[in-house]
Amino acid sequence: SSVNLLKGSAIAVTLLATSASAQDVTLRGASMFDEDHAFTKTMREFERIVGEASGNSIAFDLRLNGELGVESDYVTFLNQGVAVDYTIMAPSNMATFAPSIPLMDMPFLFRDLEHWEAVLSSDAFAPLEAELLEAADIVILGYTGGGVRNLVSSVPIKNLEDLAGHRMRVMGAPIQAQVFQALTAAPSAIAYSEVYNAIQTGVIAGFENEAASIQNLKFYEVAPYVTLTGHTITVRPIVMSGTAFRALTPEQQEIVKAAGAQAGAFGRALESREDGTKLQEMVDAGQVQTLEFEGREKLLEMVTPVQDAYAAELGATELLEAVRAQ
Ligand code: MAV
Repeated sequence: SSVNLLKGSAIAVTLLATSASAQDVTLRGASMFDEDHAFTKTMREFERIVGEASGNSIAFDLRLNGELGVESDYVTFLNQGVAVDYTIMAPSNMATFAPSIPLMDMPFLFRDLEHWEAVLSSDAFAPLEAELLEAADIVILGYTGGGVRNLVSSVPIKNLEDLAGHRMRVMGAPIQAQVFQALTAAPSAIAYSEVYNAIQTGVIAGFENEAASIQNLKFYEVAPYVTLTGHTITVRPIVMSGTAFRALTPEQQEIVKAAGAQAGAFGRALESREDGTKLQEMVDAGQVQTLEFEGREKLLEMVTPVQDAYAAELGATELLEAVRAQ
């Protein structure tokens, strides 16, 4: 029996050595949504491209429906190199780790979809990427997004008068609160996982979000009024923890970077195309009622000084000017 034991361990050692030399790795991903959401579809596309290009030496274990929490949890995991290796993330949810990163998706940054696409396919955000890597050990592989964020409320918000003192949730980046304060609302940073309940119990009267997510998480059940402020076109980096990235071979690193860029382009086309359709689906189903915002053109004017001050504080005035000039 001692001979058998020896044989057994020799086999185990051989197997270990084989799999290590093949550089097989499984990356764990996280999505707050189900398979229908553009973020999940974009990560599936990323997985498909990487799988193909790597001869399946990289495998994936994507956890859906917020099983691993929400983005504000994921960012901590990515930073620590535990639990989540890759995901799609709002820059504003990474503010505590890198104060400059929320500049990427601050409200009223982009004039329209063309402007947004031009910026995202340029390298305008490269200095912010470098800072995220340095400060948070998080690697940006590509950019998806393309949803338009509107006010989503339990009461109709039609104009600046209605917005004054409006208790609304914002993402946990100071610039998000500052922007909505400048519009005279009463914003507070609440975890995404608490928003539904906070509206239902009247702690807040609404928040702001894009069609894909309102529909996927059924926020319309508690907040059926969508005011078409269109204040943000989303920028959503496809991110990987530095720990997971460094564990890949140089060749695998090239593969995930190229796949991130490609899957990002796929995701941007998908979500921007679906945005209007999804809003209309909710209108047709009687789930939401859309409202115009009277005096929308005044909002940009009220917010510009806040954007300028934020950029100045970060030493990012030139970067902001370059984005505006695209
Ligand atoms: C939407 O679900 C997405 O834009 C997601 O990236 C954000 O984290 C979330 O909204 C939010 O408002 O926190």
